Amino acid sequence: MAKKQKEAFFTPIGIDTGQNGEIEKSVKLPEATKKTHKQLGLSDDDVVNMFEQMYLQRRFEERAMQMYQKGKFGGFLHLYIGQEAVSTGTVFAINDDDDIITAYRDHGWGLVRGVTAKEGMAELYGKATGCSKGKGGSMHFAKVENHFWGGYGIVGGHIPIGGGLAFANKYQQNNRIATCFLGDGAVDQGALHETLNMSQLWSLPCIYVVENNGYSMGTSTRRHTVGEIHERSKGYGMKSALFNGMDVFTVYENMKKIAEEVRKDSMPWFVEIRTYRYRGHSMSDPQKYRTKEELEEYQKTDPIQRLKTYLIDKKVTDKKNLEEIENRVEEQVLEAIDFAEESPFPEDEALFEDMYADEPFFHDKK
Ligand SMILES: Cc1ncc(C[n+]2csc(CCOP(=O)(O)OP(=O)(O)O)c2C)c(N)n1
Ligand SMILES: [Mg+2]
Repeated sequence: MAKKQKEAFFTPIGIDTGQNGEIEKSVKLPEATKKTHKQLGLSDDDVVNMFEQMYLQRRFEERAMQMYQKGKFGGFLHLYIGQEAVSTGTVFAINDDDDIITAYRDHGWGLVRGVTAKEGMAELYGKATGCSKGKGGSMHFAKVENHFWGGYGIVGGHIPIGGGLAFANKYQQNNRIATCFLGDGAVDQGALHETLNMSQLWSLPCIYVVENNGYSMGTSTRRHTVGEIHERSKGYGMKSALFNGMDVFTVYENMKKIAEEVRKDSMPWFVEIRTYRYRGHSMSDPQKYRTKEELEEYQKTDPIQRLKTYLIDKKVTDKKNLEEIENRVEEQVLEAIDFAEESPFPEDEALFEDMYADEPFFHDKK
């Protein structure tokens, strides 16, 4: 490859300057909603709760990162930091018994769907008290009784399972929908396209959501896939949407509308939510593919800081109350670390358990 061509191919996006010398963004964020929480039908308590949920996800992972660096546990650790508005806005928008399935960047999803900080931290430590009995680790958080089906490591591998959840809901006529989250790195996987085809053909009540966080490992979205992601479903005649994922109200507003429509019409949707991950792909990522400036640019749109400023400006609550919440969350996470450290590892026999379902698992065991 000619030297110039090679450089253009591998230069970090943040250093890549457009025609006007501006930094080209790896993901362009659409405008956030201008509606207030009241206009969106959210109470003061709801939005304070949203703050607490997002803050818990953030502090849990920041502490998990420290513990990993101290060598307290090993394996993979992919952090969701920066993307918390997507999980939180969605969980507030859909019903508690609607299904959620996601890829391996799953801690935030587990926490906001009822995995406790203790169960989550113990899972990272590989302890028997973890949400997957210590046998899954970071990539396999789950809480089936809360309709959170987990955490999957094979890129795109879980998408047909998401379609299957929607199929089961339709078959059982239970009025539930499924939501299936995937990364931008999964949009060219055949499994996605096979599932979109069957979903449209069979009118499955599922929302397929791409969390476009700018990168698939070290490759910018602009460099690994062609065109606009949200337009991919056009070939299947499937409805689609694109919106900002750094603002929890925007996620809430859009996901609520889409979920209502999916439930009413029993038809799938394909959604692209643009967001940004602050940390590396996993703990072993030197992040040479992006600049400090690019990262700082997106950190200015931080979803937690944004909501905090809103809560104070609109006098929904005051700084003191938010500080109390922060302290409470911090305590919860520290207790979770103690719990994880003191918990036992699974017994050897556990290796042979949970291999097969004992009985067909229907959503509610009637
Ligand atoms: C089928 C398959 N191919 C490759 C990998 C290795 N791999 C792990 S994560 C990843 C990047 C996926 O990026 P994206 O879908 O954007 O998710 P993100 O990490 O940004 O959340 C790759 C290629 C894998 N796990 N599975
Ligand atoms: Mg990605």
